[in-house]
Amino acid sequence: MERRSRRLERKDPFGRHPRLNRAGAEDAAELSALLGPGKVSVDEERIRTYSRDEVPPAAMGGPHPADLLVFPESAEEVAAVARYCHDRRIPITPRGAGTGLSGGAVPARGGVLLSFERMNRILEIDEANLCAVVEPGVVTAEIDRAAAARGLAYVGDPCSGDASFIGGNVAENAGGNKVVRYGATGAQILGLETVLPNGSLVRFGGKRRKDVTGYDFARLLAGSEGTLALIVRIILRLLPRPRRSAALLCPFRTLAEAVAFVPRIAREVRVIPTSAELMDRRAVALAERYLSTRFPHPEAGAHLILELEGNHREELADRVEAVGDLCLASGALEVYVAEDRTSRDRLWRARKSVGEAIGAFYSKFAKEDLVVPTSAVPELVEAVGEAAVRWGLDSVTYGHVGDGNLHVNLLADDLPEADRRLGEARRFLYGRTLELGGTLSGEHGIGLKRRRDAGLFLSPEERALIRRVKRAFDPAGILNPGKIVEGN
Ligand code: 2HG
Ligand code: ZN
Repeated sequence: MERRSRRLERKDPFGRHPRLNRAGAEDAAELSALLGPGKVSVDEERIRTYSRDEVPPAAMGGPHPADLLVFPESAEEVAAVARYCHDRRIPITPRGAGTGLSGGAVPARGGVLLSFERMNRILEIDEANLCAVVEPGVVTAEIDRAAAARGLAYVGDPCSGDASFIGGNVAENAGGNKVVRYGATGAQILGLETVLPNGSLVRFGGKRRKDVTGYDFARLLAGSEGTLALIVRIILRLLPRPRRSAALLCPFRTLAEAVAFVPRIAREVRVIPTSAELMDRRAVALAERYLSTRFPHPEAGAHLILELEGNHREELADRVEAVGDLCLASGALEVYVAEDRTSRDRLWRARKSVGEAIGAFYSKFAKEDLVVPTSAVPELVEAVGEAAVRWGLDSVTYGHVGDGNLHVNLLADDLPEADRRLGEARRFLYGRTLELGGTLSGEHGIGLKRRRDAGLFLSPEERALIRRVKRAFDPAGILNPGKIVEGN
C-alpha cells in the first residue's frame, strides 16, 4: 500500500538523528482499525492541547504538535501501537497528565502522542507484601488515598500530586516534598511492566524487596523520561502510615539562618523530618498575593515548613518540641504548629502554589531546578543573591531545602536586555552549582527544555553511554526522540 507519510523536514539542531517519518491520515485510519473506535484523534485543537506541558511552548522553540493522538486502554494496545510505529519508523511520545516542567512529554519530532489517561486503574493494594500495583494513568495522590484506607502510605509526593500521573512521576523520577525522608519516585519502585519500542512486553523487578539478579533496569527506567520503554504497569512500595503528623511553620530572620538550620535537625534532634521546605521572602509574598492569604511574619527573610510524624501523641509532641526549641534558638522569630488537617492543608497549598504564582505574575524569568549536596545549600543561596545583584534581577528561591533541591527563579520583567541578563546570570549559577558538586535538575528533568544545558553537567563519557543505552532499548530511535542529550 502507498503510504503518504513524508520524510521529516525539520532538521535537528544537533544534527545526527535516525530517519523518522511523520504519521498521516492513513496511519490514523490503520491505528483506529487496530485499536477500535474512539482511541485515535486527529482533531487539531485537541492535538495542540496534548502536545505541551507546563513549559510555555515558545520557550522550547515550539509549538511541537504531534501528528495524531492515541488513547490505548491496555498493555496489549500499547504494544500494538509500538509495533505499528516501529515498523514504519514513526516517533511515539508517551504522555501522562501534562504537568511536566521540562517538555519531557512534548513530541519534539511529531508522530504519535500516546496518552496514558485511560490506563488509570489501581489494580491492587497488596497488604501482605506492602505494595501497590497500578497503571500509569493513575493520579498520584489517589494511590496514597487508596493506601490510607488500609493504614498504609504511598510516600511519593510531588507538588503536582493532585494532578500528575504516576507514570509521568516514574518517567521523570519525580521528587517533591518527602524526598528528604523517603527518597524520590525511583526509590518507591519495586517493579515495572513495560512495552519496548519494538512492541515486546518486558517485566523488570517485581513484588520482591531485593533483587540482584541482573541489572536494576527498573531504577534505570526511573528518570529515563520515556526514552527507553513505555511503562504500562508499576509496582510501588507502601509503608505503614504514621498515626500522627504535624507541620511547623517557622519564619526565620534571614534566609541564611533558615538554610543553615535545616541540617541541624538530623544532627541534633536525631530525626529526619518528613518534609523540610523553604520559601524565601518573595516566595511568601507571591503565595500571599496568588491565594489572597496572609502569612505570619511576612517580613521574615524566609519561612521553613517542617513536617514531622509519629505514632503516639507523646512521641510526636516530643519531636515537635525539640525541633521547635532548636528553631527558636537558631534565628526563628516564632514557631507555629499545625496539627489539624485544615491548617496543614492550607500551609501546603501555599507552598505548592509558588511555581504557579510566578507564571501568573511574571512573563520573563528563568525557572531553575538546581540540586547541590545539602551541606552546600547555604553557598548556593549566596550565589543566587550574588547573581541577582550583579545582573540587577529579582529572585525567588523556594523548594526542597531538606534534600538540597532549590527552585531558583530569576525574574527580569520590564528590565532592559532581559534575555542577556538572564542568560549570563544562569551561566554564573550553573558554574557555581558545578563547583559545589551540584547538578542541573533535581526533579523536573532535562527533556526538551534543558537539553542544551545538560552537556555542561554530563561528561562526554556519560553522554556517550546515555546514547548507547538509548540505542540498546530503542535501536530505531522512535521513542520520545530529541530528549535529554543530543543524538537521542
Ligand atoms: C515545586 O516544588 C514544584 O513547587 C514546581 O516542583 C516548581 O513550578 C515550579 O517552579
Ligand atoms: Zn519541586
